[in-house]
Amino acid sequence: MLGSLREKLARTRGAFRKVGDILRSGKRREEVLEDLEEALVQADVGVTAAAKIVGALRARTFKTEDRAGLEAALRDELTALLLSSGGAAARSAGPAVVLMVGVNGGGKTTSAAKLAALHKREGRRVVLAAADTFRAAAQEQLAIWAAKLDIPVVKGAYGADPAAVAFDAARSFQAQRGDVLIVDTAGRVHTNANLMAELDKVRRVVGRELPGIRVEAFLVLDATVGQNAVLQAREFLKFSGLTGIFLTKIDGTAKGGSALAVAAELGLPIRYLGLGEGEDDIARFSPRDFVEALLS
Ligand SMILES: Nc1nc2c(ncn2[C@@H]2O[C@H](COP(=O)(O)OP(=O)(O)O)[C@@H](O)[C@H]2O)c(=O)[nH]1
Ligand SMILES: [Mg+2]
Repeated sequence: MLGSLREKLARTRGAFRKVGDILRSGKRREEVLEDLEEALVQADVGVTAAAKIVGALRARTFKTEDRAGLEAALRDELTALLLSSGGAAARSAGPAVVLMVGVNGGGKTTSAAKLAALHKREGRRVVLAAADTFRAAAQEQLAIWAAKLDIPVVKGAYGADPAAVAFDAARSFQAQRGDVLIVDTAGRVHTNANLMAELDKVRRVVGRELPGIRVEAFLVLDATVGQNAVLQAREFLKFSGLTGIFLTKIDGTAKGGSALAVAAELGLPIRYLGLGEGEDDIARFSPRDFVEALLS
């Protein structure tokens, strides 16, 4: 896992090379800290997260000659930052509904399929719901994935109420005694207020039809937009039900450092990484593995 993560993070690792150089520079303490802050910002970690990390290092006693110690300290602080947003959130057992939300093009539909495939591989009964009724091709895209993965999918008419699709899916899920119901949703409706109301309605409907079930909502964010992922997320933070981040397109981007910006600014744990366009290109997020892959 770590090996392949390291491979997928190749370009981001490139962006962090300067960080390693600074640790080995042998410069004076304060200079090292200043250079480090700048290099972290350049690696898309974001101003807030970079300041937090360097602030935490400044509070530690270290000698710049102790390079291994300094590097270990940096690893600790990067990991701590990722853990501070609940990055190690334990997976609870039992049936669950997962809503995939986020802007168009971020990777919701693909990530819904990957997540479905992952749960299926682990022996869970999965149902997919194509509740993005706003774009004509969106339901078809999920249906193609469902056929490929041999997973049942519930669709609705183009332009139908997403909550009606969620309702049908919840019924079907119950009839099939499913373990995980994954609901794909639309990225953009006429106004954002509409979209948030729509997401709320979807959540209310599944909560009513499947009483007591755990409802997760993953905000799907595209890592290739770097720190702008934080801006993209802001609008969706108005939807109060978010439980985590699914950070996509980590492969092939140099902006994977944005994971730290996202963790520092959104207060939501990163739960999964999207590492490509295939059904297996998904990893459960581990702060320790991520930092290890980034810096080693
Ligand atoms: N390289 C890469 N491409 C991805 C990843 N996730 C999604 N994509 C691609 O991003 C594009 C948009 O994805 P889609 O799931 O349709 O986004 P949606 O509009 O949010 O549903 C598609 O071409 C996907 O194949 C990923 O983790 N890595
Ligand atoms: Mg989609």
